[in-house]
Amino acid sequence: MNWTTVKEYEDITYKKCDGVARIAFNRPEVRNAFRPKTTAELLDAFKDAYEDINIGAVLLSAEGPSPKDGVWSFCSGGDQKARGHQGYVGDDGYHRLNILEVQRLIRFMPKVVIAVVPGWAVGGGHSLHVVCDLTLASKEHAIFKQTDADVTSFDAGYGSAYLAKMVGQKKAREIFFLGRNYSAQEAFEMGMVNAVVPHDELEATAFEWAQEIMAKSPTSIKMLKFAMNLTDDGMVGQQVFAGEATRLAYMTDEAKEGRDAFLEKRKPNFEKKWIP
Ligand code: S0N
Repeated sequence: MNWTTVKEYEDITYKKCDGVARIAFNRPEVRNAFRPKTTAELLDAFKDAYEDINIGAVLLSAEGPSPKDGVWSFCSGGDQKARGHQGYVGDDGYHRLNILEVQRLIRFMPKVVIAVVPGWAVGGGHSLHVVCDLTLASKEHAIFKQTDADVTSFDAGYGSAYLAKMVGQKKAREIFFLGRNYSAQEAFEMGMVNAVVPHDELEATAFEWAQEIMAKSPTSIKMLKFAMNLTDDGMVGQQVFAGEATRLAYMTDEAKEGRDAFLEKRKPNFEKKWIP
């Protein structure tokens, strides 16, 4: 893989290679916790990957291990040192985190997002892997854990409710109510990890999965992603799916005739083909 750096950031790295974007947390010394600066950078990178017509899949990964103790992490959620009385405080003194906006970009992006988990996936970091389309986990180092109820900073959205749809109600409640550690294999058996991969092969495997997806029809992939989202996303899910249906309708002769008739100030002739 010949990754090219797209843009330099402080808290993340952002690279591209052969139609795949790789966005990675880069604060390994704090287990890749995210602060407002991190979420702003994630939004910037994800928006670029969203818009780039040459990108078909995104890897959400992490740099590491920690230079302090050699421990690997994916992400340990919101940075507790950035927490003020009202929430997570940015450099400008305002409390904001915008991690939910990052979640929505991942969820509604018309491309597959793969969580590549080399170590700890904890708190809001756990929720991020839940919201990604696929998760690959390091056999040796990945550990999944929910601490939201320990630190009173909890995800009552996709991180918990969608997790329950993924692993079942009883298991999701156990994960959140007890906050235990789960290995990659246990997470796989629960249905929240797609594959357990030897650590040294993790990034290459994620890239291979992305390449397999890249060989598929882009329209099929995005319609299938949005179809699978739809029932859990209510009217917003319908809106996202319906937008793509409208895009496909624009490509028909009917759409051309409707537009042309209006512009030519005549009645449209749809040739009345009511094909069932
Ligand atoms: C990850 C854990 C389990 C790793 O344990 P380990 O290996 O024993 O390492 P430690 O010695 O604990 O940590 C090493 C160094 O890293 C620092 N650090 C780790 N995690 C964080 C963190 N989250 N914030 C700040 N620093 C962190 C340690 O302090 C230590 O530093 P030094 O070496 O200087 O002592 C373990 O570290 C752990 O449990 N971490 C905390 C996990 C946690 O509770 N995260 C927050 C959970 N909540 C969220 O993420 C909420 C997300 C959210 O923001 C949100 C969600 C939904 C809706 C809205 C919001 C919103 O608020 O906007």
